[in-house]
Amino acid sequence: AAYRLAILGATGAVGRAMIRTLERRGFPVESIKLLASERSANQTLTYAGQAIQVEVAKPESFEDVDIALFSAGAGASERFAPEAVKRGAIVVDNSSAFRMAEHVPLVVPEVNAHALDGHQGIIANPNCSTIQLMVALNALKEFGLERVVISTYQAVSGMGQTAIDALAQEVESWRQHGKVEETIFPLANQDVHYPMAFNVLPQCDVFLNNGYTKEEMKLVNESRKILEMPELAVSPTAVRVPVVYGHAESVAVRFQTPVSAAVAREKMHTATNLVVVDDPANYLYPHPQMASDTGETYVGRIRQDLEDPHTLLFFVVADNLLKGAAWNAVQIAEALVARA
Ligand code: A2P
Ligand code: 11C
Repeated sequence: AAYRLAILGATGAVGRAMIRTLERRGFPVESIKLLASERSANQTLTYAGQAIQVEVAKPESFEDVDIALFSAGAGASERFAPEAVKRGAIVVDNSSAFRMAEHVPLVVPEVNAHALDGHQGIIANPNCSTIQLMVALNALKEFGLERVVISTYQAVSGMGQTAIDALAQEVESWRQHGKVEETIFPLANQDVHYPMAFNVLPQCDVFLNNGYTKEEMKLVNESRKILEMPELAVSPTAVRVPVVYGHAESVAVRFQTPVSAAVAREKMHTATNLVVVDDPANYLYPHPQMASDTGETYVGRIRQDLEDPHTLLFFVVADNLLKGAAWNAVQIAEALVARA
């Protein structure tokens, strides 16, 4: 069988990655509609060598669509997902709009494909920083997760195509005048901006009343839902770094039982789509450019805590636009088709 697809947000950083991922994974496509806002009307994108005109998204766009991949922000998802479902499409939504809704599965296929059973038309794709953490933690679940302390190093592409362009502009201003002129970081819609080029900013997304950012609370709440551990202790710090593609994470996990680095390495080595790169003697460890343009999650620097044999440290990396978004969404579509 082949399927009639639509991509909402096709002109964005994730939308473009969705198109390339469908091609790379050979998803069985009968037809594909590329949807965006009025700003992109008349734009043309290519799918499998064919030029396709971008259409302005309307509720009727989802008639005769089997699977719709959404990545146009939470507002567009809230507006269009019910319209698409009403017309018989299944929506795989990359925004945060429905992730924590009770009847919406939140899925990393290597970890919890079973959650797809009994879905009601909308499947949520988790946040990028959560997905790669889940792939790594899932490999060690049997030791009994107790507490996860995580600091992220997040690429600017997580903020969309405009942020990639803005970082390039900051680097160019430094090259031309020896000074970085700040642009849109850490967040376009706030009064205060700081340089992102040659800098590190401990703010991803908005601050909430509890002093954590929205990105940090996504790590907490989404991890608990995916792992089905509502009490799991998660201590997050989310940081933006001047990297274009690929999020990195420094993780410390405490388990119920002692776990040696060697045993953890072996467990992670046999996990699906997790690549262990951990050979300090040969200077081998994961970094964002290693993960860039791939669908795998990479882990290395696996060490036991110096004092506590129940605690392991490691460094985990993935391409935030691929495994963190488009690739995981296409894997969800594949899992849906396989279970249909
Ligand atoms: P457009 O390019 O027409 O603005 P990014 O995350 O890289 O900024 O991309 C966001 C994507 O979501 C773009 O494809 C953008 O289309 C699309 N988009 C944003 N808001 C809407 C909307 N209200 N309706 C349809 N598409 C939208
Ligand atoms: C970032 N994690 O890197 C964000 C981007 O909930 O899907 C993705 C936001 C989301 O800024």
